[in-house]
Amino acid sequence: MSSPSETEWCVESLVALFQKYAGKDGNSSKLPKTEFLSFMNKELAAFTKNRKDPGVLDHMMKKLDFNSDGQLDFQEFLNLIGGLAIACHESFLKGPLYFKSQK
Ligand SMILES: [Ca+2]
Repeated sequence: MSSPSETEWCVESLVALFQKYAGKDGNSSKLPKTEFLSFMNKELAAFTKNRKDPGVLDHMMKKLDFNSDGQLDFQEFLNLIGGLAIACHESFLKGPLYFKSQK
């Protein structure tokens, strides 16, 4: 079997990442708020630690939760990743790498 391409690897990583956090409660199809907070604090610590107001994550969760069921499904999660990727891309066009500059 040949090794996956860079794109295939990225897609598989995103799926695995979502399932890792979503599966903490035994149901790997949705990310409730506790799992969302755990994901943000662990994976995007540079982003969360610069936000003093704890309401920011609450607000983010509400914005991402399109169907208002209190959980993020994979599609809703991808909107977060997509938004981050766009911010990263735009910042890359202007200068240093987005995630590096946050630290
Ligand atoms: Ca939802």
